[in-house]
Amino acid sequence: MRFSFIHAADLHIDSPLAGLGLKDKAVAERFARAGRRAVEALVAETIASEAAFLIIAGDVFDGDWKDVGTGLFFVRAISALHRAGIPVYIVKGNHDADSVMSRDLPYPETVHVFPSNKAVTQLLESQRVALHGRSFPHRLTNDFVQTYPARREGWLNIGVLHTSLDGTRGHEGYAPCSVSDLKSFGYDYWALGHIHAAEIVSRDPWIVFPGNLQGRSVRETGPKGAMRVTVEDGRIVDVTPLAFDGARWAHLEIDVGDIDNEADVLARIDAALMDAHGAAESRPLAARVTLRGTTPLHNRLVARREELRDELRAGGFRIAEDCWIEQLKIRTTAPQDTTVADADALDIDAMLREAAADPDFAATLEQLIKDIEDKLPKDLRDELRKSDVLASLSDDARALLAGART
Ligand SMILES: [Mn+2]
Repeated sequence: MRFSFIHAADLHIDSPLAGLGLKDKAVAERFARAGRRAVEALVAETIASEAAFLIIAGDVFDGDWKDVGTGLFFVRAISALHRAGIPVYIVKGNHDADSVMSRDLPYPETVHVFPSNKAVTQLLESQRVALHGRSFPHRLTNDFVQTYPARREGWLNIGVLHTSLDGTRGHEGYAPCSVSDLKSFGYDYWALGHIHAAEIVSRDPWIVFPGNLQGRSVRETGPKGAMRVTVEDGRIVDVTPLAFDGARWAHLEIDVGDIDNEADVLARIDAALMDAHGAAESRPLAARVTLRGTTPLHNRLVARREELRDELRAGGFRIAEDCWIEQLKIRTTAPQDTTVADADALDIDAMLREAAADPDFAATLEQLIKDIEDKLPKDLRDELRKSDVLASLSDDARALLAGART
């Protein structure tokens, strides 16, 4: 007997795409619909491939619904699976934990949501599959996987679990457990969720993060989707990623170290953007461009960053109407000899040193950075704290001043 099932997680339905900076309403709408289109693509492929069932390993929703339309959209999408006779197995994650959601809507009876008070086993007799799972009662959950049931002999055993695993992937406190904890259960497949980067953690047994369904910022680049798992005679023989995302993010890190004129820089970015757009297979594309390398253009690139970004955005439309530059970062460096000030020029470095030594100036700057920090979501705030903001501000100020004089 041969069949396949689909393993998805982290749908985060109606969570907005962050940091696009889109001014054009029509293009903004195409990006805004990406998350829902990804859910529709997941459902369509589950039906078209005649999958035996669909697993969603947590975080269907990004949090409590802003309006009931979010819930109704999901019920409409999974009801198509009900009509096609395909069961769905869901655990709730930290984002849609019982205590987080103030309301819910009735699902068709072929949609099984695991309870949060204990782990239970759902049996799918026709395929002899035993699915073990438990929903998050609260946002943070410990001592969780230990409550999962023992394997069933003679059945294909699947654990459905929302977890940060051992915490090495940047999250902690969400049903933490180790790979050896999971292996000790003797299940055939662990259908995990929570970590947004897809990863096959182990092949014996299979321990798999499918990643999230739709990248939501430039921190979630590349194809996004779910896993197709193929079973033959009670054994898993193949796990293949499927792309369902409705828009694609890319981060193009481009070395311009060997270039000394701006037109060639633009041409190189254009070529990289063409490649990324091709790889996105006609999806809307949002690309961050980071320029690196040592070039005499450095000061000029820093001084002209915003104009360059706008020119690049204009150029992107030649490729496609939704080929968009999310941000342009100048991370180039100036060659040593151009920073030597001649006698007549302002000594920019001395001025910056003087400003940095002024306690009033330092206090103003600190306050400014703190104000920005307070407005940021937690993960970005941590990132900001890790970076040396003052040093990079002073580098940019130096390049801006020098670039303005050339
Ligand atoms: Mn999560």
